[in-house]
Amino acid sequence: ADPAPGIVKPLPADVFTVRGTNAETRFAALAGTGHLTPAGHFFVRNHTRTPRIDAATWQLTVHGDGLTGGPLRLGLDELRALPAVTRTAFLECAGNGRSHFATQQGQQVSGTAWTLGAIGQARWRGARLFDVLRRAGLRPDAVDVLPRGLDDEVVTDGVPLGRVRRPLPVAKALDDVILAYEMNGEPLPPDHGHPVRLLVPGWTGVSSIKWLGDIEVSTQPLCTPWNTDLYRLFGPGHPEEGSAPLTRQTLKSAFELDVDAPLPAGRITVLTGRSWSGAAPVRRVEVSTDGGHRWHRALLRDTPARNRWVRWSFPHLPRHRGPAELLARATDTTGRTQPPNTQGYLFDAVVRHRVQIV
Ligand code: MTE
Ligand code: MO
Repeated sequence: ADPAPGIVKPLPADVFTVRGTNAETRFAALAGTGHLTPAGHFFVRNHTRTPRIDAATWQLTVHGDGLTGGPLRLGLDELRALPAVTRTAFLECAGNGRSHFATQQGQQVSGTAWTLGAIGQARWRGARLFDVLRRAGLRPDAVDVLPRGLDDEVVTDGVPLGRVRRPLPVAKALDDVILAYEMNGEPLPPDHGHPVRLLVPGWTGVSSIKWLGDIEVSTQPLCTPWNTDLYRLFGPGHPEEGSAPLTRQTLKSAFELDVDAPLPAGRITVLTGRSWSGAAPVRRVEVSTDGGHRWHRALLRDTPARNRWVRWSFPHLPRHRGPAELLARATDTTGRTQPPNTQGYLFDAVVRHRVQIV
């Protein structure tokens, strides 16, 4: 096991690559596993460190001028007494795939150098944010809902940023967001937000605030570092103040294979992988084994669905020894296909996955 500061669960080296206070899942470790990522395999992205919170005394406070009355306080039992919903959805970091800006496009970008493993999919169970906001007395003119975590305050380059928090537009908050207390049928583990986290399907992982402590509801737009300086696109092609705050995740594909994995020459290897998008269900996945000249349809192993990944497979017979490149690209039901990309978030270009034919 390879320890990461501030992560509680074991991080076996065949499952995780540790990146600072974070741990990414190795796609090769998902080969042959189901469409749900077990909690023990699920990536962890911590701005500071996993806090230990006592579920028995935990309380959520909902407050702000966007409510008709005073603050609402709910313990875990009261939250569990609300109608429960279950959603299967992936959760993915906005920076997932970031290292490939350098490996694929020669672009240096800052931030955690994830390969493609800052994603996992789980069955989340909890209460609807809609029900909690209604119970708290949501005003019709409320515009922003600001969930905040109970983990340590973040300090970046000596600048205090406060607790991790990022406003959600009220329309998304009322749509499909849940306050999750279970992951794959078990209570949330400490690293994933115990006792309660937000789960914002299809949106950048940072929207899904872990260790939820309070929610401010406002009739004015709210600003935090996480929707002003961070999680926006800056640079050529964007306005000076940056793009709008990032919302949905983009299209990606990954082979369930380590980089430089050996594949035998003259024998068929069934290549497997996964493709996903926060915009629409994946419609088609194609694989190229000749560097992107010819593309072939992969066989989809899951029924495509919103905010879920599809597993796929493709039989490949490598003939010549030496380095080779495998490419996979997905198309979603809007017709969008994985394009080139030029900024440090939402990587979605086709990755040239090198293997060694031996
Ligand atoms: N919530 C809190 N309170 N603190 C955090 O550091 N990290 C965010 C989000 N919620 C974070 C948080 C980011 S950037 C991501 S990608 C996801 O949690 C990661 O969720 P996971 O660690 O359960 O995989
Ligand atoms: Mo993230």
